[in-house]
Amino acid sequence: MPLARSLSVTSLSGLEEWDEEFDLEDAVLFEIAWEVANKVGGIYTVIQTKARLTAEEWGENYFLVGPYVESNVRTQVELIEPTDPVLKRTIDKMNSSGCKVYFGRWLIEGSPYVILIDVAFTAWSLDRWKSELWELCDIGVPWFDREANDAVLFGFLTAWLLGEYAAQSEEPPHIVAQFHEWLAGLGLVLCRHRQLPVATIFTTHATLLGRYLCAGNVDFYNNLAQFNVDKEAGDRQIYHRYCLERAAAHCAHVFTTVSQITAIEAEFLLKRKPDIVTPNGLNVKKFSAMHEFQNLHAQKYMYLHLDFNLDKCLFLFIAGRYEFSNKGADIFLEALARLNYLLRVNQSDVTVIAFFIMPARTNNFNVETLKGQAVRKQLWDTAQTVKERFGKKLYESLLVGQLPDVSKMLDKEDFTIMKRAIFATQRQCQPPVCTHNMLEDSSDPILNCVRRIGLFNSSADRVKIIFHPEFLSSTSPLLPMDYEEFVRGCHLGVFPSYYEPWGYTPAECTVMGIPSISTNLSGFGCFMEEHIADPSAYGIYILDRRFRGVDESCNQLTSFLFQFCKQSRRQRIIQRNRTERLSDLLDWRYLGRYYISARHMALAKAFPDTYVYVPHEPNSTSGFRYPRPASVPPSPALSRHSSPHHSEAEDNDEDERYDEDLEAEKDRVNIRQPYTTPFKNKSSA
Ligand code: G6P
Ligand code: 1S3
Repeated sequence: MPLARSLSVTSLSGLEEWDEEFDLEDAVLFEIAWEVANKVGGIYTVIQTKARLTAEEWGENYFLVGPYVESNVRTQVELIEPTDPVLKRTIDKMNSSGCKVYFGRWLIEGSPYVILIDVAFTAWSLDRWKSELWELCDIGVPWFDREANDAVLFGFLTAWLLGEYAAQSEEPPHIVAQFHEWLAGLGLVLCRHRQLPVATIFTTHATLLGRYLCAGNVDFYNNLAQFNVDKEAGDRQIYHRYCLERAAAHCAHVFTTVSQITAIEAEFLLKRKPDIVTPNGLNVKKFSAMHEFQNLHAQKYMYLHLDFNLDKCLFLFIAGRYEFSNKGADIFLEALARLNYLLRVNQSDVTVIAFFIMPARTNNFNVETLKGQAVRKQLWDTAQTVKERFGKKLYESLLVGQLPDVSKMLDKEDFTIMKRAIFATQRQCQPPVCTHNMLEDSSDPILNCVRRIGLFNSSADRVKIIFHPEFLSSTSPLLPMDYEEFVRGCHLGVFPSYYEPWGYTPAECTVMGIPSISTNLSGFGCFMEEHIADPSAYGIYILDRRFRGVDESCNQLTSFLFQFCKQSRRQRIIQRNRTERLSDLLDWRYLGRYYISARHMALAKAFPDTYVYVPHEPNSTSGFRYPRPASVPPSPALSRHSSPHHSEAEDNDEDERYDEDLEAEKDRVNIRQPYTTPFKNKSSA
């Protein structure tokens, strides 16, 4: 089976002892992606979180290139004049030739420079460029594919930018350009065709065909070698996109992808084996998971339907691009139905609230959900009225020199006001599953599945479902919190993806100290499995979707969830503390080295007279592995419940931190080895 093969390019031990400093002073780095200052999905997270580290390394010689989107620029970018005279001349020249190119600082950590190109402004060139593309490589882009048209414009404009930059430079420059995903890939193809002095890297974050095939009814991983790629792309009407992607992968000096599983997929579907795997990192800060947030979640959604014990309530969530089966929303729902059954037959007092945060087409919040807002306002106003009446009585008592008789501070009228408020806000129906009015309600896959499994938030159900078909935002009237705040308030992230080249969502959970479920078909899950001796002891549950059928995987997921529900609060706290300890493994400070390696490899291939790439020899250790926490008993069955001595009475406040794992701390290995580059300047080699 193809997946058993290993590319061995991410072996953590393989890159540890780089000892040669290389001076990159005369090189310039351009990183080009459609998601620069433009949030669409995970690529935005890659670029945004990595910016600080890359800016630290390249300083004034680092430029991100993306599309100009006015609403994004208004909120995220400070437009300025370019400081680099070569770049200034480049942009001026383009702008005087019918383009609109902006320069600024992206207001994120690291404040990197951004060059934003208004592709629509140059749409008048589209037909000409499309015929040039046809002449050049027989790729015909149909007029109706708006995204591909944008890719053509963006590709020609970025190649123009890089060519102009080279032309405006006094000395022949050493340019490295990293292009992310097929939407940016054409720029790379043109750079090579025009023989520009550019060392090129193409990074794919998913293959087009992989995504499409998985979303259909195909046994993808067992048939990787058998697909007739041209036919499959043609059948799905993405042949032109596929050609752009494949051309970029083949033209690049260095081809990279985000995980080993996608590297294998790329080898079969794009017909080139990636040179380096660059796992996705995060900009790790230390957080603490807080109990108050968790209670807020329930109060906000389930107003006056708190017919369950908030203290025994667990918040689960899934989030990401709305690809129902690729992201595993299908088996999550099925497992929730089975969990509901198990909790009911076992007469559990635990209530599970599962959030689905996946953007879909809507026309705003639904009335029932908005009522919740009004209800809370009404209750707040009532409380204020009673408080004022109470204060007045208190004051009057003090005025005559008497301490108040507390039992008389609230009179009959106060009680009437309060009872009326409670009665008026009681709702007759069950809390709605979906917070918004869906445009395609009757064909929506999540809603249809909920209808089939019958989880309608009735009070008898131990599992409740909230579908929020919009990304979270602190300006939302319904749940005014950003994604990070929301995650910190949940107990478990559930990401049972079938197609997931990396999967940032469980990684984000990890650095925030929130346990998660991922799969052995996701880049993240495989990476953690490779580098942690007992992942579940650290709150990293990895579902087997590779060697089991759907029903079996679903049973395994149900069992993870049920075991999780059986944990005591203290056990959850200990587990969370362990989860957080894995953060270093996912930090760009550590994972950024693979990007550095890719850039050096590209420079050495493009400018062999100046640079030499010295691949690092793997050392004797077979790869880095986090040991099992010392406090976990040796039996895997016991390790699930990770607290060795526990009684319910010890269940303290969720915020409390325990030092039970001090022993495990001793085992902790510092993976941030001092690290420099393996790259040698030819003159110094
Ligand atoms: C959304 C979230 C990001 C997250 C991304 C995950 O955009 O707001 O915080 O990084 O999804 O994408 P991925 O496809 O990598 O799971
Ligand atoms: C892709 O975004 P997606 O949700 O389409 O790129 C992400 C960043 O590399 C990756 O984490 C994710 O698995 C891919 O699927």
